[in-house]
This record gives sequence, C-alpha cells and structure tokens, in this order.
Amino acid sequence: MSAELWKSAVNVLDANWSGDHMVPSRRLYPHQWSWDAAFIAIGLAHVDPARAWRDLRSLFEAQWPDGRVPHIVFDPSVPEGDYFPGPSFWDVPAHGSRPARGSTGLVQPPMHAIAAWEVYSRSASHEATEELRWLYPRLVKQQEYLTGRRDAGGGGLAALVHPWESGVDNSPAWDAAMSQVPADHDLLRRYHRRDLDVADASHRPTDTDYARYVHLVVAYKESGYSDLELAKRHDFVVECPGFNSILGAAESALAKIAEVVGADPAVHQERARAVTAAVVDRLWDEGSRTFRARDVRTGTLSPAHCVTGLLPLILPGLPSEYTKAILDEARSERFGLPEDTTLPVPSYDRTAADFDPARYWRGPIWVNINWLLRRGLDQHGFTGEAADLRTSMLRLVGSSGHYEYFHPDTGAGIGAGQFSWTAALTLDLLAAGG
Ligand code: 9WN
Repeated sequence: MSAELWKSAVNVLDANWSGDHMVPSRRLYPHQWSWDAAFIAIGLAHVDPARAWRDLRSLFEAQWPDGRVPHIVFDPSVPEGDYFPGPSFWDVPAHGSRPARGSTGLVQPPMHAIAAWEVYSRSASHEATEELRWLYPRLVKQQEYLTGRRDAGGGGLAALVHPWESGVDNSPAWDAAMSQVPADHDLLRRYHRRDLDVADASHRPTDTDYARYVHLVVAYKESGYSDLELAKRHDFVVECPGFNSILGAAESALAKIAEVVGADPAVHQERARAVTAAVVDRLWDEGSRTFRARDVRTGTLSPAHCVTGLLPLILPGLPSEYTKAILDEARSERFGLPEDTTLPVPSYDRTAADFDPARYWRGPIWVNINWLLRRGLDQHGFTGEAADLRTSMLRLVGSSGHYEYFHPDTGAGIGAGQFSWTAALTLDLLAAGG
C-alpha cells in the first residue's frame, strides 16, 4: 500500500512538472503558485531535490524589488484564457529583468524558508548550501516586506489585502470583513470564470465572492499595488492567524539557514519571538480561548472558528498555555482531532450552521493544513496526536487519491485530482515513518 501510494505521488509530480516549475494542477491552476511551491519542494526533497531548488528559484526570480514574492508567477506559454484572472487582468509593470505581466501583485503565506530548510536538511550538499546562499537574502527581503510595508495594523503582523493572500480564500474567517467589500457583479460579468469550466460550482467560491475578489484586485491595481495607508483606503485589511504563524515560523527557519550561510541567527530568533508575541497580543481571544482573524479596519476579531486558528501551534516558541488551548480546540467536536482510523480535521467548525462540506475552505479537509497541524503537534510534544493525524492523512489519500480537498464526512476527493501539494506532502508523510 505505501509503495503504491509513493509511486502514485511521484507520478503526479512528474506529470505536473513544467520544465522549471511545478503547476498545482494542469487543468485548474496552470501557472506557478507561491505557497504551493513551498509544500511541493518539501515533497520533492525526497525524490528530486534539484527540482525542489529549481521550483523555489523560479518563484524567487519573480520577486519584486520591494521584496514581495508574488502569489502567482505566470507561465507566458499558457494562453490568457486558461486561468482567470490572468496576466493582463493584473497588468503588473515590468521591474528589473522581469517582463511586464509576469506575475500577480499579491502575496501568499511565506512558507518558503521552512521549505528551504526542509529540503536542505534532507539532502545537505555543496549544491544545497549554494542554493541556500542564493535564497537567504531573498527570504529575508520577503519577511521584511511583510513585517514592514504590510504592517498596516501597526502591531508587528502582516496584514492581507485580499482573501487570496491567506491561501484559504473563501474561509468564513473573512465573511464579516468581506461583507463590507462592494460586490461588483457588473464588472465580473465582463469576464469568464474559467474555474467553473473545470470544477463544480458548488465546490468553489460563489459569484458574489468572485465579484468582491475582482473589486479588490482592481482597487489595489489602481493604487499601483501600493501599501501606503492601507487601513485608511483599502476595503479589506485583515490579519490571519495562519499566515502570521507561518511568518513567525519562517523566522525560526531563517535562524537555522543563517547559521549555514554564515549570517547572524540572533536577529531571526528575535524576530520569531516578536511575531509570536504579536500573534498572541493581536489574535488571541481570551473569551473563547482561541486564535481568531482580526479585521484591521474595525479592530474586531472574527467570530468564526476556522482551522487557521489552530496554526499558531507551528510557532516553536508559543507558550504552553496557548498550545494546550489549541489542543483543546482541535479535540473539540468543532474539529475532532482524529484517532488514526478517522478523518483529518476540516477547514471549518463542524458544528457551525454554515459549515459546508463541499465548498472549498468552508468545510472540506485540506492536506497542507493538516500537515502543518501535525508539524505543530509534534514540535510541542503532542506526539501521539501527531502520529494519529499522520496515519489518518495517509489513509485518506491512499483511499481517495491525490485530490485538492476532501469531503469531511465521506472522505471523497473534491476539486482538482492529481493535485501537486497533496502528492508532495504525502511523500513527506510516508518518509516520516510511523
Ligand atoms: C487563487 C493553487 C491555489 C492555492 C490556494 C487555493 C486556490 C486560487 C484559486 O488555489 O486559490 O489563488 O484560483 O482559487 O485557495 O490556497 O494556493 O493551488
């Protein structure tokens, strides 16, 4: 079973390799995505480290001069109509040696330092050290952009200007903030939602979601993708516990990378400490004893219990008062942390009236989030829970296939099949042993 699963995962990654980068899915996502590349590198480290480094390099070659690493790097050989919104919709200007329309202007969770460290640890070599040397200053610049220009709330966290930046696009965490964003249906009607040609509409964000997504892109683009005074002028400015926990964990990974490349680890340890303190300070809700998303414009925390509220567990320095509270929330009927024979945790509170088992980030199970949760459990000494979660993920993918997401009651695969990060992280879980 595990040899078969290994082989099927390798086949997915072979089929989705595009010469110098990996696509998340041939049909649904035909370009390169930022946080996907990091999860994919973690899996490729076990079978083809050269491709892992190449994929990360391709992504960082598209880094903007201000440090932002774009959420999509467009493949110029893919027709404009194969993904919406495509390169001309974003209309990103040329910078440095990068051609115009080469990427989007948004970011995604900065998983890359964590991934680079994972790839290096699995295959330390002269070449791997050279790759780390090339990446290190770029990773630092990425972090500085996020904690600098993107600190719209002024509390030491990165604020997001679009739900796509969170990676958990239509999560209920954004419902309250998104309800204030104009839903520009007229504008949306001028375009064609390509995702609905290749996926079931009931499994995807709604047209109202997309009308708001388009409005936010247009507004940000019209500002020249500027981050000045975001909280005053942009319609959506939020702090996500998932994104910011990855931001903090990335500083801890950078401390390890710094030691290899001869830089100062202490500055990264200090930044990791500062981000961890800011996550607690700004996103902890003492009433419910959970981490929540913050709307920077209103200063309020989202009432929704979303799986991203469990992700501060990946912060190595999170005090045990909070790690225990996260374990309680994960074990509660809202998420049902699995025994080894049951299903991994869903993306949203199972007991919520608007829990939707099929619709994307509003209920279904995602492997990347469960992989992060397992890492956090393991790191904080909840090793039995981590082992059960690993087994349940492998059972799920082994029986349903390398899907993008999974039905939280039946385990059926939903969204794109042959999905790269599911395959990549399956390799990592198999390699981790029981
Ligand atoms: C928009 C590629 C990406 C993931 C995101 C996931 C989905 C895109 C979309 O696919 O988002 O960025 O078109 O729906 O939500 O996490 O990185 O796999």
